[in-house]
Amino acid sequence: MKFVDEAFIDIAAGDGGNGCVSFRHEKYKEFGGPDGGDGGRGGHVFAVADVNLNTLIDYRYSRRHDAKRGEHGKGSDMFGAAGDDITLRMPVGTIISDAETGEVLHELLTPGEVITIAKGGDGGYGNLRFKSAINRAPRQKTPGWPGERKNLKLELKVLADVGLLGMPNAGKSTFIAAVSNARPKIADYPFTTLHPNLGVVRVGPEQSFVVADIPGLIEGASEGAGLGHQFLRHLQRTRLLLHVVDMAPFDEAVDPVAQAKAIVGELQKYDAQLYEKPRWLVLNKLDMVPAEERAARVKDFVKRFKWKGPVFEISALTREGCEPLIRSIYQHVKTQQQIEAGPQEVDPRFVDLGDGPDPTDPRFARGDFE
Ligand SMILES: Nc1nc2c(ncn2[C@@H]2O[C@H](COP(=O)(O)OP(=O)(O)OP(=O)(O)O)[C@@H](O)[C@H]2O)c(=O)[nH]1
Ligand SMILES: [Mg+2]
Repeated sequence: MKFVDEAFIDIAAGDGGNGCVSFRHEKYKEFGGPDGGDGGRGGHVFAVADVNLNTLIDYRYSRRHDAKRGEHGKGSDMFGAAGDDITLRMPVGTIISDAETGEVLHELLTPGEVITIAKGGDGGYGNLRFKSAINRAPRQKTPGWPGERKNLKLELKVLADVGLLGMPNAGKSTFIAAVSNARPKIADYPFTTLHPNLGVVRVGPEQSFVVADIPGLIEGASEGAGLGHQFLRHLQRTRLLLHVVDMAPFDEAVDPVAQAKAIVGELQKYDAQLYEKPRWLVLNKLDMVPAEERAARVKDFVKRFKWKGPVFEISALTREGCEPLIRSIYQHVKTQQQIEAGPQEVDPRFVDLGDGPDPTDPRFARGDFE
C-alpha cells in the first residue's frame, strides 16, 4: 500500500553582499583612486537525493532553511567572501514543487543527484568597477542581489515498512497514534478502523519508518467473518509484522492466547508468504495488569502460545515500552533495507580512511603497507 508523505518548506538562498566605496589612502600618494571591492555571492540551497532517508518527516520538524548571505566588499580591493551554501538531504523519489502554483520543479530520482533549488544573489559592485577615463573617483556602488526565496512542497510515495496485525480492539490504532503522525479513529468497540491508515514514525533525526494500521481480524475472517481478511494484502510488502494482543480483555472469559492463535490461523490461511514474514509479539494494555502480576502473566502467555520470537510489553495508552519497541523496529527495517539494496557504491570522496591499516591484517606483517 502506497501513500504520499508530504512536507512544506521555506527556503532562502543568501543575498549577495554589497559593493563598497573606498579610496586608496597611502602616504605621499595623492588621488589614490578607487579600491572598493565587490560583495560576495550569497549561499545557494542545494538538494541531494540520499538513499539513507525513507520519509520526509524531518522536514516537518524543521521548516525554514536559509543559506548565508555574502560578505560586503571592503576597501583595498577586497572582495567579500561568498556565503556558505547549504545542502538539504532528501529521500530518493522526492518530488519538489512550488507550494503556491503546484508546478513541479524537480524530481530527485538518482541516488546522489544534486540540484540547485535556490540560487544565491550575486554580490554588488564596488566602486573599483566604475573607474573610467572620465570618472577617476567614482562614488557608485551597487547593493547585492537578493537570493531566491521559495516555498516548496515536497512529496514522496512511501510503502509501509511495518504492518500491525491483531483482533479488533487490541489497540492497533492507539499504538500508531502514540508513535506516529497518523491520527486514526480510536474507540472501545470492535471494527473502529475500516480502512488502512499509514503513519510515519520518527525515531531520531533522519531515522524514520512507515507503519500500516489495518482493520482488526477475527476467527473465520477467511470465510468473510467480520471485515474479512482482504486487508492483509496491505501487509504483503512490509518487512515486519507486529502482532498486537490485548492482554486485559474487557470480558474476562476471553483468553488472549486463544485470540492470538486465531490471528495466526487466519494469517496462515490467507497466505503462506505473509505467515513466514518476520513477526514480533506486542503485548498491549499492560497498564491494566497490576505491576506485580505482569511478569507472570507475560510468561504464561508466551508459554501457552509456544512463542519463541521477540516479545515486547507495552501500553499504547501510556506509551510505556513503546520507545524501545520503535527503536528495535527501526534497526530491523534498516538492516532489511541494506540487505535488499545490496552492496552500495560508495563515492570515493566520502570514504572514511580510518586510522590506518589494521595491524592484524597479514599484509601488514609482510610490510605490504607503507
Ligand atoms: N488501558 C488501555 N487501553 C487501551 C490501550 N490501547 C488501546 N486501548 C483502548 O482500547 C480500545 C480500542 O483501541 P483501538 O486502538 O481503537 O483498537 P484497534 O485495534 O485499532 O481496534 P479496531 O480498529 O476495531 O480493529 C480503545 O478504547 C483504546 O483506548 C492500552 O494500552 N491500555
Ligand atoms: Mg483501529
